[in-house]
Amino acid sequence: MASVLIALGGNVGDVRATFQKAIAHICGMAQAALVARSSDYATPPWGDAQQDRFINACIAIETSLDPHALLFVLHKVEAKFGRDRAHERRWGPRTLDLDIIAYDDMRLDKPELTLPHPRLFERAFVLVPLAEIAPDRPIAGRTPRQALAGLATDGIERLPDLQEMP
Ligand code: A4P
Ligand code: MG
Repeated sequence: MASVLIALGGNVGDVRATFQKAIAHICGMAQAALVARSSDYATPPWGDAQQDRFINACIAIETSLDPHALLFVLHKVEAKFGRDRAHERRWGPRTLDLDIIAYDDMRLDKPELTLPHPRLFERAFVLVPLAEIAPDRPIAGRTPRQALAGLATDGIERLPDLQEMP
């Protein structure tokens, strides 16, 4: 079984509800066990500031799928929840974005799949939820906790668990 970290993001529709359903679909379709799930975080839009804030979260799963098969599953789940790559702009609004952050210690450098995720260490919106569930896991020689120490986290807000809400 491989130990995999996946980042979830979105800013269109009821993103928190989408995350709940998407996680169940990922586990079902990837024959995966959910090992950890971060809180949801509201995060300022990165890359293209002219859009609504995002919700971001991270999960850790164990799966026997290889990385390409897992990416195929993630693209299917994105599409199921309304992701339409043909009509979106890079870094623009989307219902659901699923990125593989790390797959065991595997390194891959292909356009269709780069591991660990190439922009991981620039992105507080990934590192904050990641540091909640895997603060000390080494990824390309650094841990989320170490990487986060050098990044601004202004405007990132942990959201209460859905069952905590009145
Ligand atoms: N790909 C390569 N490596 C990977 C990997 N490790 N995991 C390929 C997933 N996919 C990988 O992805 C483009 C291609 O990357 C895929 O076909 C896949 O084969 P995409 O999701 O279609 O492209 P994208 O999401 O527009 O680009 P990118 O660079 O992944 O950007 P983001 O960050 O995913 O952009 N601000 C906040 N606060 N929170 C966000 O979640 N997200 C974005 C979206 C912009 N700003 C944001 C957020
Ligand atoms: Mg992406």
